[in-house]
Amino acid sequence: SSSQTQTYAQRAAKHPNPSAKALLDTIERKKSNLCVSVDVTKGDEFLNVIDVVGPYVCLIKTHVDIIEDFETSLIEKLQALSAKHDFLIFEDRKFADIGNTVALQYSSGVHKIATWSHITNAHPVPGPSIVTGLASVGKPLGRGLLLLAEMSTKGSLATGTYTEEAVRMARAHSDFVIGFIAQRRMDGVGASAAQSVVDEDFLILTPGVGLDSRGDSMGQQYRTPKEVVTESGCDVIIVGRGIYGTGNGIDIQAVQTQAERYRAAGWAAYLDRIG
Ligand code: S5P
Repeated sequence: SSSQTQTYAQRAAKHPNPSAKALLDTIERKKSNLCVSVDVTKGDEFLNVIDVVGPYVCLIKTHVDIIEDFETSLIEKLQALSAKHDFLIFEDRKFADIGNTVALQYSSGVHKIATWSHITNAHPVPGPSIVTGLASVGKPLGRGLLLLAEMSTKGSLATGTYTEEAVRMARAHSDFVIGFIAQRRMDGVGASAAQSVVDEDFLILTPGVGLDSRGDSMGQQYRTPKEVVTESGCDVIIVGRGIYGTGNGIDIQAVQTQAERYRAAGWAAYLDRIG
């Protein structure tokens, strides 16, 4: 059977990449395919949101470069919350440069992403050298990479043959590429008839998820957990403003309520899919 109809536990049991396996195990253990994207700019708020959504998520997605008062201790606190609540960390860095440069951006600078982020992502636009560059840093650490095969935004250029080439690139580097940021399952996409792809298991992590809104004023488009997980076969829903809100200031009680609501919706959509 394809990864579409297998349980997260079945997939965890045979996944060769340590980060993918850990994510699948966490999803099963916590009955949560919810990743919360914590796109806030103050360190305190960042940690408060994570502490409150922590029990409901398998993964926390970060953009550490938007935090105004970033210091190394923030990462130590993030790691403590990861241990307390049992979730993995995904820095949404969207690397897009030549291999040598991305290796430096991943390992060095202020953020030293590779030292703490289990999963990160990259645009396939430079070609396979971006994967080998990042793998030179991340693979020895047991990290995993997602390629952006599609995007959630209106007018995205990541369609058609671009998406197919992204999947081929992943297939050629499946020791480090664990899946995609995409809007649908990629099983067999871009494969020739002769090629056997039955054993591949790429995780599909999907942003652009909302229960109460269909988009924002800057091109974002939202679909529901049912559309994403049941109908399109995706594995993890990524939710930002649907959980922490769009207004000024954060209502921490509302954040908890929404996290619980999205966890339940994502899990119900998965149970519907596997039947
Ligand atoms: O195609 C994409 C890829 C990503 S990683 N569309 C996205 O929206 N994202 C990210 O998901 C984006 O950078 C943001 O951090 C999050 C969506 O946030 P929301 O508030 O719209 O749910």
